[in-house]
Amino acid sequence: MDLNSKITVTKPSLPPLAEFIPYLEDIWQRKILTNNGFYHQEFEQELCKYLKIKYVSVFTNGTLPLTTALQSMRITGEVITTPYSFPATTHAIQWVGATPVFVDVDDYGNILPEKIEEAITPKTTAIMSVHCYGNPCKINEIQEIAEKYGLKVIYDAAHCFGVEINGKSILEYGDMATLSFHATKTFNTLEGGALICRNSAAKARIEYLKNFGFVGETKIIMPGINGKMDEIRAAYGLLLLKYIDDEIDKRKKNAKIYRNILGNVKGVRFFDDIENVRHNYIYFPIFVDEKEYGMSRDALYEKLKQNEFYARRYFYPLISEFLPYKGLPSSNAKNLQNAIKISREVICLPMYADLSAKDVERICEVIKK
Ligand code: T4K
Repeated sequence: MDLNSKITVTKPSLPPLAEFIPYLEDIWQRKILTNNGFYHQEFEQELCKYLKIKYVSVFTNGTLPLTTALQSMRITGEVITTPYSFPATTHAIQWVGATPVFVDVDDYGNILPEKIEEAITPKTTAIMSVHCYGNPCKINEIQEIAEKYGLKVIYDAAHCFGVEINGKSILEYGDMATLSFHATKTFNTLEGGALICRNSAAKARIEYLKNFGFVGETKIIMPGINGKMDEIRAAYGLLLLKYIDDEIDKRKKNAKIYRNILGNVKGVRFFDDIENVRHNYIYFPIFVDEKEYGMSRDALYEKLKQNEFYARRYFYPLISEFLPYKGLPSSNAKNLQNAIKISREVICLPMYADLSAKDVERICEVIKK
């Protein structure tokens, strides 16, 4: 069976090919392929409108905005972060030469503010938190701690395209926030990402940094990197923006079916929508309580596979359990009890716009049996 006909954890939605051709023809005419071209600028402007944000800088993936955010604020020393995420979150901290300090998470998989406070030392400079699965962190508590101790806050909002709290973009919280437009996200540019900041000075600094640190032709202000998004992907993103609301609606319908059916299954927990939050339904994680459900998470994961449903265990193992981080004092299991628990319970079920209601029901049947 080829991957395309398989029911996998996610599948990207692409814009209609015929609608994309005129964009390509235009790029072929212009011959500006990258370096802040026409589509790059248009895409940033349209993103600001759709996402209700003021300053955005698009990147070639969702990992470089994380390192660039840290680099642009000259973060050093220790950065308090979550072990319950994709490794990119922690790798970014290591890449700027800072030390990640892991703290435990709540049942949403989001960092616990009280644990942040306990982990602060004289070397702490920042908090790198993740709005896991697009569910908002405790932003007010985190902000209070940051202000009390003079720390920067960076939100890895890779999962948060279009997520809002009380009509305000979740990306507007913290000193900076990042997005991923990877193929597996609710909104994609094949690979891609963005860094959201708060003022024009920060935006200018980010633009320098993502272009090797260049200011003009002959001056470099900081060690930069090449993080620029090319014109083809910017044009693709611009076009796909027209379809994002439809994408989110379709995912929401599937989430409703999952919730209706799985609500009656003992030992299976999932998230409901949070009041006042606009969700994007990027993932549909369930948490399996082995004792109550009568089967382990891994056994259910395998059973789904046998039925040709290819779910994923995001996020297992914890980042703190991977080789580069195992030896850190903060990776000690006794600090990370809830993170360990949920990483042993989680399965992200298939979730994407083209997943049919029938398929969602068939997946639920396997789980119910
Ligand atoms: N921060 C957080 C919190 C993140 O979750 C991520 C990435 C990042 C930062 C970094 O952002 P990027 O630098 O990636 O933009 C995937 C993604 O590669 C990664 O973007 C994502 N998080 C992570 C949670 O998942 P894999 O290795 O599990 O994906 P893969 O290739 O196994 O794909 C999963 C399924 O999706 C496949 O079975 C089939 C389907 N698929 C995948 C691709 C790539 C498609 O249908 N089409 C495709 O093109 O990491």
